[in-house]
Amino acid sequence: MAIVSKGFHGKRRGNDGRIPPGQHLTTDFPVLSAGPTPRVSTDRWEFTIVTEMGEKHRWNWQQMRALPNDKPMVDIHCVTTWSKLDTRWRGVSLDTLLDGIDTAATHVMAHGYDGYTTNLPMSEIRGGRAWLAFEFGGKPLGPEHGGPARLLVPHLYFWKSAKWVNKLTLMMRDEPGFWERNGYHDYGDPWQEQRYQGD
Ligand SMILES: Nc1nc2c(c(=O)[nH]1)N[C@H]1C(S)=C(S)[C@@H](COP(=O)(O)O)O[C@H]1N2
Ligand SMILES: [Mo]
Repeated sequence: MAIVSKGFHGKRRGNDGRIPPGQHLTTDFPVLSAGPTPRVSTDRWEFTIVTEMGEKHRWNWQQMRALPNDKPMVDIHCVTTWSKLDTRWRGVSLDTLLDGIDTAATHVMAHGYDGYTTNLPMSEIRGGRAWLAFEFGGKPLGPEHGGPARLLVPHLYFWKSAKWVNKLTLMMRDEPGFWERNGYHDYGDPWQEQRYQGD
């Protein structure tokens, strides 16, 4: 049996290896929005997935909340260099929302109630790695952080996690969203430091 240094392993269980290059830890939760915070009541809230054939799949708040949900605990990384570890959310997996939807789409555009857009490959929102999140830290998600519900795609830079999300457009090719048209990287992997186009 190998004898390993306790110190080394203790460190590995901590923050080491969990902060991507060029990022630093934060314990607060900064608010980053391109414009004013839209106020969307759950009575009015709806979420639509539009397929490449123009088929619409729509959920109101009650219908969405009746779906099975998960409580992911994940690390998040903002391109402005803050990272936050072990954030606790509750949300419906995108796998659940896409279940039964007939599509051959390769990419998706997420749209927010504020007009924000961001693009993602379909593969990144499948496989239990993306959620429609409606709780943070055990409480309803506050409007400044994208409530009533936002996208949560923690393995990519946080600009991909569209706040106040109300529509996903499934596409047969890639198209840039708001920040991607303004110089941000198309894919945005924090571990590869894909911050800007050309990174
Ligand atoms: N609808 C919408 N979603 C958005 C944004 C936005 O301006 N509008 N900003 C993005 C950016 S750049 C980041 S870093 C995160 C910030 O989320 P937070 O304000 O909850 O920290 O939301 C992302 N999602
Ligand atoms: Mo960001």
